[in-house]
Amino acid sequence: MSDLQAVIFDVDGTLVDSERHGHRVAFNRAFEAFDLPYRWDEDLYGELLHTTGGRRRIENYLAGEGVAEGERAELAAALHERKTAILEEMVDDGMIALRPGAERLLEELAGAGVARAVGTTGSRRWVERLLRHTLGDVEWDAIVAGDDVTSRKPDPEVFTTAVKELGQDPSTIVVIEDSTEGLQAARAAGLCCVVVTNGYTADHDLSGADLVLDGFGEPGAPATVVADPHATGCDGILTTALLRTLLR
Ligand code: XBP
Ligand code: MG
Repeated sequence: MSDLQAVIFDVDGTLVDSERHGHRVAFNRAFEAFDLPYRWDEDLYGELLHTTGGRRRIENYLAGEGVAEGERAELAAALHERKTAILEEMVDDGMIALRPGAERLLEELAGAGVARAVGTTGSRRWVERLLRHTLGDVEWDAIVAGDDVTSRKPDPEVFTTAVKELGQDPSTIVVIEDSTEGLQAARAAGLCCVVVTNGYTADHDLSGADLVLDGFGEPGAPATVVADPHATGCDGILTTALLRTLLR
C-alpha cells in the first residue's frame, strides 16, 4: 500500500472560490472597458465555465455572438489581456480569498512531509500573484498553469506535467479539484481525485471521484461527505489518516 507523497491542488473553485465574484466580474469589466455590450450574469457564467481557459471562453462566446472568425481570435486575446490585468488588481485588493480550511490542510500536509503542487488552467500571471498574496509562505513543489500546456482540462496535460515535475510515483499522488472538467483531467492522468464542490459545481457529474466533499472543513466544522465511492481503488492513500481526517 503506497503512502501519500504529494497533493496537486486545482486553484479556481478549489483553493479559492474565485469564479462567481472574481473572474466573472473581471470579464464583465473588460467587456465594459472595450465598450462591448456583453455581460455574463451568474447563471450564464456557470454554463460558460465548462470551457476551461478564459481566452477560449471568450472566443467561444464571441462565436456565439456572431463575431467573424478572423476578428474573434484577436479580440479575445485583447479582452483576455485586459481581464487578466483587472484580476491582478482584484487579487492585490484581497478580493479573491482562500476557501475555509485550505490553509490548514496545506500546513498539515507540509508537517507530514507531503509535497504540495498546483495544477490549474488559469493564467500564470494572476495565479502566482494570488498564491503569493494568499499563501506567501508556502513553498510549492510544482506550479503548472494554463500557459504551460497546449491542452487545457479535461485534457490531462496539466496534471501529467505536474507529476513529471514532482517526480513522484503517480500512485502516491492525490489531486484535489472542484469541477467535472478537473476531475476528468485527473482521472485521465491516472491520478486519485478528491472533489470539493462549490456553488457552481455541486451539480456537476462527479462520477469517478474517490471522495466528494462540500469543502475542506475546519476543526469543529468538518466537511460533509457528499459521496465516498472509492471509485478508483485509491484506498491505499485515501484512507491514510492524514488525508481522511483532514478532509472530513
Ligand atoms: C479555471 C479556469 C480558468 C479561470 C479563468 O481554472 O478554467 O480559465 O476560469 O482564468 P482551474 P483565466 O479550475 O483549472 O484553476 O482567465 O486565466 O483562464
Ligand atoms: Mg477549478
